[in-house]
Amino acid sequence: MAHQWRGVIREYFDRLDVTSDTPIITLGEGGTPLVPAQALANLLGAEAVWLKFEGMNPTGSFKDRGMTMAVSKAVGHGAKAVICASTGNTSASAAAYAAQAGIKSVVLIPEGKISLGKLSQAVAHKAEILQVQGNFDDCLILARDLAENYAVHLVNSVNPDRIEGQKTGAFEVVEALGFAPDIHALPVGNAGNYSAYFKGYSEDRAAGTIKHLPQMWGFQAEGSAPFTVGHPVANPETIATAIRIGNPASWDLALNAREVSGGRFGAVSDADILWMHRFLSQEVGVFVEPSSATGAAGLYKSQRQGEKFAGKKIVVTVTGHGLKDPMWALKDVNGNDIQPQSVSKNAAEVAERLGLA
Ligand code: AN7
Repeated sequence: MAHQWRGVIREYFDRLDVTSDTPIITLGEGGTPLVPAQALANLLGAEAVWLKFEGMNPTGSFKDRGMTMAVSKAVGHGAKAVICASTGNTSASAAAYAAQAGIKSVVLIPEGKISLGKLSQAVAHKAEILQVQGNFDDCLILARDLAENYAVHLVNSVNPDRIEGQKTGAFEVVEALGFAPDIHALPVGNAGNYSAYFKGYSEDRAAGTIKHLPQMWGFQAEGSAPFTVGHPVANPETIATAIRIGNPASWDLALNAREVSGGRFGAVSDADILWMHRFLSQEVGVFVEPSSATGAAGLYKSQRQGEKFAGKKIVVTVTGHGLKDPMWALKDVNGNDIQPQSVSKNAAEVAERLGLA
């Protein structure tokens, strides 16, 4: 019988902060494809590039790796409700795992600033949803305040269980390749995932499974780039709503990861993000939400600015599925709506229209 992937807690039980008493709340997350991206390797002039396709998780983003841990531990502690602030993906994931656990979920989202796909997931999984008159950073302050003072368990990535679960992304990359890439690039919002991959690679290095750490390259959207400006940003703006975050929760962890790995942070424009979002779907066959293209967009910008990737093996995490926020695919390069042509049922006419005749 074919092996059925059992979710990250069971697959990595010995390498996670769990015991045999921890209830395991899982939707089968992890085990996502590492997709060779020859077109992107050609574009960058790199030896090889792979995309870690995290949109293939149960709720369509990498958040599920951390959420299986956070909700399992919360239930282990007797929690009856979980709470999170979210730009959308965390709330979708928290709501789904809480549903599986049979507990309540409360999600705080920035008013009008999360994609329809993500909102529909939180609604579908019966979360208690509140739109806050503020941005993500305001939502996180509120969530932390409520979790400190009321009987509700915080499942944002300030909860170390989240980072712990998300480090399994790095384990999977190493298992798939048999080595560590030279560079690991990914989008950065709160920098939880950036810090989590670094933790995973560091544990592999300590175990002797890999000889060196990949350089961790994290990219933000220009209007929302606290790591490149060097301090929190009060009014972050970008069309990549998932990473519209001005005050990253994992600031210190991320700075350490950058320093120890010899990595870097950078920022890319919304136009560059949308360009790469289209390139990945059209040239690689991987459909991601705009924010998820930020890592690859950052590498391409670096290349345009003179960076040489010759001989480099690069992994890029693409964090969330394109179906989360499909409206961006339905616009052409000039921002005009794309409408499929209407045709008759006549084969000759259709062939003509397709240029086959
Ligand atoms: C698709 O859901 O912060 O740097 O509240 O949804 O670990 O924050 C989402 C973040 C990248 C950034 N890509 O990850 C939330 C939230 C996607 C995301 C990030 C997010 P972190």
